[in-house]
Amino acid sequence: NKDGGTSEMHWNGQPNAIRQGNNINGKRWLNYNPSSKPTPSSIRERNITVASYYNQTAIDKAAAQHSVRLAPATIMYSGSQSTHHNVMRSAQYLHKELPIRIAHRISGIRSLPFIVGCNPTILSVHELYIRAFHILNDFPEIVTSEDEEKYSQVVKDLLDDHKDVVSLLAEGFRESRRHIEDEELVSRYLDRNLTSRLGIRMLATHHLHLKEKKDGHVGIVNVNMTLKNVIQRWITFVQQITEDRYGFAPAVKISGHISARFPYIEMPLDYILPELLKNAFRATIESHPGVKGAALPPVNVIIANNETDFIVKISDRGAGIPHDQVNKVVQYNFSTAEKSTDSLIKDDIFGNFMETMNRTTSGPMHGFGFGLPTSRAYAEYLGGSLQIYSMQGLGTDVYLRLKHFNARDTPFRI
Ligand code: ADP
Ligand code: K
Ligand code: MG
Repeated sequence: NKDGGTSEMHWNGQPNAIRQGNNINGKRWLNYNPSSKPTPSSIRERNITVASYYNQTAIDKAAAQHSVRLAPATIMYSGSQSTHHNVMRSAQYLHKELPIRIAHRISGIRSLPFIVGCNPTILSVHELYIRAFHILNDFPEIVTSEDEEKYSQVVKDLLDDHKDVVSLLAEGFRESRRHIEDEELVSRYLDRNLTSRLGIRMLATHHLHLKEKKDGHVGIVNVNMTLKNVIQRWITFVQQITEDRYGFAPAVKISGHISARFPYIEMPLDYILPELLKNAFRATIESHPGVKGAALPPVNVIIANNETDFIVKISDRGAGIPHDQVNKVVQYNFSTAEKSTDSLIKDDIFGNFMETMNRTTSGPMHGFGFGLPTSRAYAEYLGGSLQIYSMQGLGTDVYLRLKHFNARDTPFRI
């Protein structure tokens, strides 16, 4: 079994608990509580992680390296036949790349103001990143298919352990940001962290999907994505959660280039579309008290497609965003949720529902005020934009604009 060198021994000897990722998932470990019975492996893992706060040469070294960002077209064509060779190459790329990108995330957290870095929720994110760094950095070189299989399992487990990081950051900043004067600092950090996280997750998921050979897909790229179908899927979803919440939902009309098809990655749309639709639905319902279902003004979704980019416009008649709030709605953590009718029913069964659902995507109608700023950051990361036009008193138009993979000017990189 390969060179059997020190790293391999380290791998076999030490993070046993980590390899069997299900024994210790990030959560249980984070909620580690001295009065509950810790297992020997949980103590070992905790010690390794805490020690690494102080002993971080590996992280510093990795953080000093540049990441290698890929053009989506490169990702797509290099993986167009999911041969053994491609899967191996993709794993080897990740093996080199992921520790560097995670080290960048760690230095990002470390450069936050002390008061934020000390927040327990932010600390738990910091720990998750350190843990991920060591797991990935200690993984021996990938030579055989067996190595690749093991590596993919590790990546899969980590994706799962980190799935709530956006909620954790939202919560951590909500608690600690009132101590920070500099609004710019917060948005710069979160824009950077959240888009980099999206990139890491896209690359990791791409590798896992490459192996699955899903019809019409090359890894995460849907070779013939019908934009309207993706939008329709999220409309149906948001209508469902709105009905669960309010008992009814506004209708949605889709028009424009409804048959537009092109290669694209659904992952960022799967975040952005439900966030924008939830906002439009909530505004529509809350600005029409006593009006239900079909009597509500419908939300209009208009699609435009051209050689350079595609545009999704979401128009609602939800009374618009008041003048004194238009500039604030794209700030992280800014939300009018507190005033919402939702809070009136916080303590009944819905309260429970609020807590158990993921608060920043897909779950309830609103959360920590991360929907718009995160969507805008993702759109810009992908070479696009998110523009919000409020027609005070009437409604809101949101334009989501995203570049095609092969667009000539500013092709983006992941
Ligand atoms: P959240 O939905 O968690 O409050 P967002 O970032 O999605 O966070 O939105 C921030 C705020 O912007 C909302 O609380 C709401 O006041 C306002 N807003 C967003 N979209 C709309 C819209 N379509 N119409 C009216 N107000 C909106
Ligand atoms: K916001
Ligand atoms: Mg929202």
